[in-house]
Amino acid sequence: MTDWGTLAEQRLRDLSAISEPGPGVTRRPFTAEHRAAIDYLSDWMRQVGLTVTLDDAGTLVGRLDGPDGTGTLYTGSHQDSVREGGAYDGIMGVALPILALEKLREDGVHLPFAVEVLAFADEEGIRFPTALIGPRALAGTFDARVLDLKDNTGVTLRTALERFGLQPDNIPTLARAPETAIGFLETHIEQGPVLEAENEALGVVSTICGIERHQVTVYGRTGHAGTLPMQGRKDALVAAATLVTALNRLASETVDLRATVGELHVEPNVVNAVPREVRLTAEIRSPDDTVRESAGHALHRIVSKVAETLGLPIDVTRTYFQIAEPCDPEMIKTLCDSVREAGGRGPVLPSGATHDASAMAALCPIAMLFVRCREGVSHDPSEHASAADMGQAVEAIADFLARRSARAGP
Ligand code: HGY
Ligand code: MN
Ligand code: MN
Repeated sequence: MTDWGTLAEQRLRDLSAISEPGPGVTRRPFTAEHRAAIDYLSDWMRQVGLTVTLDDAGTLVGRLDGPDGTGTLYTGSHQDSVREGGAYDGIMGVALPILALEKLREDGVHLPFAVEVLAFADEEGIRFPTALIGPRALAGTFDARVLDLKDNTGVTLRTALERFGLQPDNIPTLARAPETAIGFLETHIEQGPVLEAENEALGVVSTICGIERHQVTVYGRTGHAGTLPMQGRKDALVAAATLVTALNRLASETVDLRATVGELHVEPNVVNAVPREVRLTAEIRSPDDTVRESAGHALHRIVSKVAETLGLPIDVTRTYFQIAEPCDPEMIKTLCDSVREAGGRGPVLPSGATHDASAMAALCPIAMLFVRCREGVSHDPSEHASAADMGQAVEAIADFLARRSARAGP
């Protein structure tokens, strides 16, 4: 009996070593680390009998052909990581489906449709101020304007793709035909504490949350920290702190709402000068788009009130949003059956993190399989999924593919 969990652990250990120096895993898109990761995955995919290609959006595609004229079931996740991230986020969702195809081959199961295992280049968006170019290319929703966006060294996404040996102008041709896209299954570490609290190895996602991000700039007036009277100061950081507290209170008091100020930059940022300007990002998430949108409007009202009360100008602009994406009810049901077949209870839960599946939803029905995350810690070197849980996930994915075969095509 093959120990799929131990095999998963070994593969992910190999892959986690493909990283920039430092704690945890740092693997950014279109870098030497990205190239090394896809070389490793390509060899492994070929060993399993997959046809391997790298598309012009940087997505590695491992294809197992099906009978002529049948559709394709897509699966996979992202190869990239956050800075000093964990060994499971994203890449586990590429490794486990490959093992599931190994298992089906070992069991002599032939699927009546094609399967493509996808390793997307960039889901985290930590190098360029955009993300999801791989799934958006396949879904036909790619916006070519992002090719001009620059990383912090001034390299455009277009140049990064070309230096990686790709032809960005071909990206629009990558769109898949919806009529032959059976669905997209993404396996991902939960990145939260729910499955551990419920003592469950696996969970099935109901909805992937929506997100919006706002850029806030507070304009104060600097001055000497010792000589400037407290009365009448225009301290930009005091105003920003008022904003942060008010936004945190709003989210703490609203069901299904999360709000985070993750970035904050102070100018001139010296110990003995009153802060002149503060730039911060406010991110709002919810599985319910109306909750998210009203929180976004509330943020703008809070900004106006603080600006008026403290008497200093504050700019706020929404810079990004994506809607909540419900998973396909039929695929949820099938995946719950597969999780139960693999020994779990099949809990269903929302995803507070976004995923490649969020973008694939524009192409085809989506489903997500969550794997228990130790202490709910992710985006951190200590992120961990156990071999036993990953073994159960391989069983569930293989069962899901086999069970999906039992039904007619797309
Ligand atoms: O931000 C997210 O939810 C994802 O980890 N990129
Ligand atoms: Mn992540
Ligand atoms: Mn991820």
